[in-house]
Amino acid sequence: MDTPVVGIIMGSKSDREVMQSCADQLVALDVPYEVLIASAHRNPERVYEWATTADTRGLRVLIAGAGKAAHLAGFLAANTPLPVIGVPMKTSDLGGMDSLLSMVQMPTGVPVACVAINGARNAALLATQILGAALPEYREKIVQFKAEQAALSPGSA
Ligand code: RP5
Repeated sequence: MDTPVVGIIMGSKSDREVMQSCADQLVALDVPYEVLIASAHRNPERVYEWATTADTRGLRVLIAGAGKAAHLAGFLAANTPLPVIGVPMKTSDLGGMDSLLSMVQMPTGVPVACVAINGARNAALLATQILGAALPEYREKIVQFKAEQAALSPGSA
């Protein structure tokens, strides 16, 4: 199996169903990935170890799915030079606005790219686009994806 280039992390098993569409999209694009379930507040040492070794292990983009006071993506961004994409989970109390604002409002100097609430599939596409900026094989996967999407859309001939 190829060395993972995308790392997916989520804060809880309860995030797994939403984040599965991220993994499924990476499979469809032939992007090797790894997955960890660990929380920035329940397992801070494990997340720190994962974040600080991600680059040397060969990962190139990190995707973090988390809900409520969702500091997981920001915690990663503080501890890696790799780009980090946050997926804010929809929540029962505040509908995911809590997760969204926790991720998107990172202070200057520690950016997190944030997709829509439950936007796990877009996180996979954005990660592949980031890889594709330097690697033509991933750029070609996105070109193909866009062509297939256009062919399926109602506006196409
Ligand atoms: C966050 O708290 C997780 O990312 C999850 O979205 C949320 C709730 O976690 P559980 O209480 O369901 O484990 O850490």
